[in-house]
Amino acid sequence: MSNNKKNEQLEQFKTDDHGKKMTTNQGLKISEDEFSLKAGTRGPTLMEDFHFREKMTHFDHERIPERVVHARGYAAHGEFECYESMKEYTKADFLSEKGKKTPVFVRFSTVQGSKGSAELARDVRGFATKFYTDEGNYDLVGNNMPVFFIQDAIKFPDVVHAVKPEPHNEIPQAASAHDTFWDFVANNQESAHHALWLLSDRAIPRSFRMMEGFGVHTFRFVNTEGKGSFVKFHWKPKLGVHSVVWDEAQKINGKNPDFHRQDLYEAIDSGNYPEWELGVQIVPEEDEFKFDFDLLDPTKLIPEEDVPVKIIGKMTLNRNVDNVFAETEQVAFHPGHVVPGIDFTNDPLLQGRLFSYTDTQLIRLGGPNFHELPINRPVCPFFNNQRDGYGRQTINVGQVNYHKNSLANNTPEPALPTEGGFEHYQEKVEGRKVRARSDSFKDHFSQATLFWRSLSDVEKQHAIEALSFELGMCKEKSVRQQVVDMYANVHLDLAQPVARNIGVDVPQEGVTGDGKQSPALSQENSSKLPDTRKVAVLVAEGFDASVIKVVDEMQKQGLEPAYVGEMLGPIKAADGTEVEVEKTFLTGASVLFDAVYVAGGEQADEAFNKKVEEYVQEAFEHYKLVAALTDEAAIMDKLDIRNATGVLIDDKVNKGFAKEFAVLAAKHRFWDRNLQAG
Ligand code: HDE
Repeated sequence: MSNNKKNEQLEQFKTDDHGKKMTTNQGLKISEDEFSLKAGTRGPTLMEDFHFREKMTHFDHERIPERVVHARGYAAHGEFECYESMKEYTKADFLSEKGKKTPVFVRFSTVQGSKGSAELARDVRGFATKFYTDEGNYDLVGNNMPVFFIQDAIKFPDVVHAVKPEPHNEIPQAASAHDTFWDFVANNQESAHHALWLLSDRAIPRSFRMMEGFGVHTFRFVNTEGKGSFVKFHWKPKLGVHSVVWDEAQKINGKNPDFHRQDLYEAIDSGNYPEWELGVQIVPEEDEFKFDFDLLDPTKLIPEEDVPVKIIGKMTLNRNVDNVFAETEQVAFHPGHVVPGIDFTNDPLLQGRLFSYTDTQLIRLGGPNFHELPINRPVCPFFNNQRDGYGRQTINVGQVNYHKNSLANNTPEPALPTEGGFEHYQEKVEGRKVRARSDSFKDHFSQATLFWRSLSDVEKQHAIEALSFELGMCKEKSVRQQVVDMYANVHLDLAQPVARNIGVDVPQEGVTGDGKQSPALSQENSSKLPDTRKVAVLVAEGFDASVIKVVDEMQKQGLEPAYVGEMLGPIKAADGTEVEVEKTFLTGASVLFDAVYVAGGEQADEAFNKKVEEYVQEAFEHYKLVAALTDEAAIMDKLDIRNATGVLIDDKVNKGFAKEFAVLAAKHRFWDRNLQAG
């Protein structure tokens, strides 16, 4: 475990019951824990049974309300390392010096589903980071998509009501494919851009470790001279940005609803620490109005080609939590947790968020003292005159609990900016009190079109299929029609095929042709590595011993091969060497792997071959790398896929086979199979 101030602080709160005698919460040792206290062995339970009462009462109160959004989440500890001093732009201490390390806690989440919902829902993913800096906690509470559904916080309850399960029947769980959500989008067209991101592959990530993160809003950096610059935050995953395909996502949800958390947990547990680089797009204040959109509008992104992302640090997640409730569930993020040098802008979505997060923690965590929970405590001490409330843990000593005072020499006293005191950025504002939207927020389609045009052909096809699915699940034809009519304003290449698929009038007027693209918006252009990609090695008794060497070599290449067979336990190669089957065809479905290697075996029977055939077929249809030993290659002919891309035969002579396999596995998917098949 890496040592940092936060880990050290958390240590003080840990307790290990292992090997101890059982006690009540009062410390009284208990002599019996299986039978309640009764008047006679067959008589009624006695009120006097304090042990029973305490145990049952605690159990009765174990649950807390789940988050109203982002209920299903998973988190890990780690650290952030600053690559270079950002003093020119911000006085934030954790960004002030090359090599400076800051403990972090990161929680990933889906938005729509309840706490127990499946993880491969088509949904936005939360990407919330708490930096435990020496100047207090800084929370970057972002998502895996760079824009948001709405422009003003006052509409948040509406969009969330619309996307959540419908109130009359509480259907569907963890899905946006229903009437109320798309009715909302069609009637609140500022959502068009973000909804297109939701239709893109970004909404079904392969792994939390393969997602980008975005602060979404334009924030403000402020340096020691008080000079401000606008800033957008980006997290760039070292492993690149990758997704599963929709059919796979649906199957994974059944086979392993914990797919994402397990992936993160196991990666960290095995020492494959996920990493992201922190990037910033900095815009000088003078350039505020140089864009064809408003920097304060959270439905807009700044194309990376227009303002490059400057990489300023790296985050590594290197420790799983010890207790999910104590840490992951009780962590309380808040975009208003800032440090000197980082400030807000007047983005009306951000402004509203600054109210909502504390408010929600008050009900979720039961009172105003949630900052005292171990996971939420800053690593620097905190002093003020806030007192009491449910669950107060701090014992504030002394007579004085007010400011200003003379009895405590007027302490605790506010710090000057030169002493680290937070000073709000002195932005000049003036205006009339109005409930209105700025005209500069009124273009809802140009950036959606930019995003559409930036996608690869395959990504576009996926979005068409996604919208056909989503609207296909809507019962009201009028809703379906309104949405395709709206998307005609984004591109007819999207709206028209969807309209045909879902039985509504095909829009004839709309946006067509090519135009500006932003290559950074397409996942196809992100990095591709073999690291931690999972390979199913399908084996039967008496498999060729050369397979073991291939598997070893795959591991060296960073892949994670696992033997999959009919039965768990040891299995022998033809030369008698034993290996362990980790998954069966029942527990290790193809959708849980990135690539397949068919090793077969002398004792493979018809039942085994049939399962292998289905397995390879499914993996192939999900565009994955499939490979086989020469002796097993007949399966490729049977499925008529031998000459397709991403199909490999191991002839046992090619010593570099595992390397070749790794290079191809890194490609993630072989999308051109579609074209070949066509
Ligand atoms: Fe949140 N959001 N949000 N949100 N949000 C919450 O806070 C809210 C928004 C985000 O892992 C809630 O503690 C409003 C944008 C994440 O614990 C709540 C508005 C972005 C998480 C809340 C937004 C986010 C939340 C629910 C519109 C990306 C999970 C529980 C004005 C930049 C954090 C909680 C975690 C959670 C309110 C919009 C990200 C209700 C009112 C935009 C990652 O306070």
